[in-house]
Amino acid sequence: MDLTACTNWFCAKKNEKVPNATTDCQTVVTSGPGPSPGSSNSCDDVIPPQKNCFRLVMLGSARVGKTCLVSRFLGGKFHESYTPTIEDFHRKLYRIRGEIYQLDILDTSGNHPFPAMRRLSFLTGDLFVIVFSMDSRETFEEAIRLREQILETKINAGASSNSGGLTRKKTLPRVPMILAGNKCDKEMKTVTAEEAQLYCDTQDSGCAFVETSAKKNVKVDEVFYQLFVVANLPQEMAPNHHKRVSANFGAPCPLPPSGPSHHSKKYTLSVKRRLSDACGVVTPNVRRPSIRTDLMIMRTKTCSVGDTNSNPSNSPLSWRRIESNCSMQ
Ligand SMILES: Nc1nc2c(ncn2[C@@H]2O[C@H](COP(=O)(O)OP(=O)(O)O)[C@@H](O)[C@H]2O)c(=O)[nH]1
Ligand SMILES: [Mg+2]
Repeated sequence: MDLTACTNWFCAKKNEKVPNATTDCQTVVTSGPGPSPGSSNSCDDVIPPQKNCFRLVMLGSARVGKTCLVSRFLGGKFHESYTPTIEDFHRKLYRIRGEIYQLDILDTSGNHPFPAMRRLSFLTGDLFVIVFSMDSRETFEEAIRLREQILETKINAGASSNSGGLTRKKTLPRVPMILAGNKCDKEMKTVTAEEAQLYCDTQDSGCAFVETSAKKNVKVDEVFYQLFVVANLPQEMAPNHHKRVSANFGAPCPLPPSGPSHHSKKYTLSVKRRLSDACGVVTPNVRRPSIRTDLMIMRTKTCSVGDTNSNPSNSPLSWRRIESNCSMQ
């Protein structure tokens, strides 16, 4: 995976240009709530470099449990009631071994009201969790279709991004992706774990299957742990591998500075957590970057490194096309 073109999504609103990593981010982060500059806990510390910013996209049919899995991941909660998602955006910041990482999560609807938007989510996503329900064969079939569509979209975007007038050869990308068979607590199952596993075994090493229950909190952590493993990201990003820090809007920047910490004895941290001293915080009230920003980011991701002559109009998804596609719905 080419991580050099990764993004600082949270800088995006500021001036609607492809974020130039640190400088733009610094403006936004430091303008937010936080301790005064120069203090040991300054938000200046909390600036993830581009290479450490990732977007995770949650996909799958409606009602399979995408939002519940995200909710478990971010806050350990489960909601019995169903509220249809249009599109939710979350952000988690980590400090791991002295480095800052940013994980953005795009929780999609599953209904695909705007195909162009869905395609954009394929192109801007670095990591994917495709959810299906173990009691619904249709949702499993949809999960497989989604995987194929993601790969196809990424292949085509890579191949058609113009490089000095030459069309690049199509190469199969390795996209970190977990197929999550959710609702394994249900008695009636129409998909077996064996066949879902078999499907993943026939795919590349970036694809893994995990059977979960958001309701009973079965292997939800494993979904994210496996995802970070196949993506070669720090395992401390997974739940239970870092200390959770809570954040309130208006409170000082909650990620503690790197260096020796003073854990209270009441924390029963895993060995890994104690060794790495990793911590993570869910950013409150984060805004989703604009579609325009996503498009620019997508261009950066799909254009080859060093392709200085790339013309935005050659982009597989031009801004105008997105606009017209969306307005046609
Ligand atoms: N039995 C069971 N129900 C679940 C599970 N996960 C989610 N649900 C329920 O399924 C419904 C849809 O969940 P939601 O996360 O909103 O689905 P989404 O549309 O994919 O985001 C809600 O009523 C949840 O309570 C699970 O693991 N087991
Ligand atoms: Mg949802």
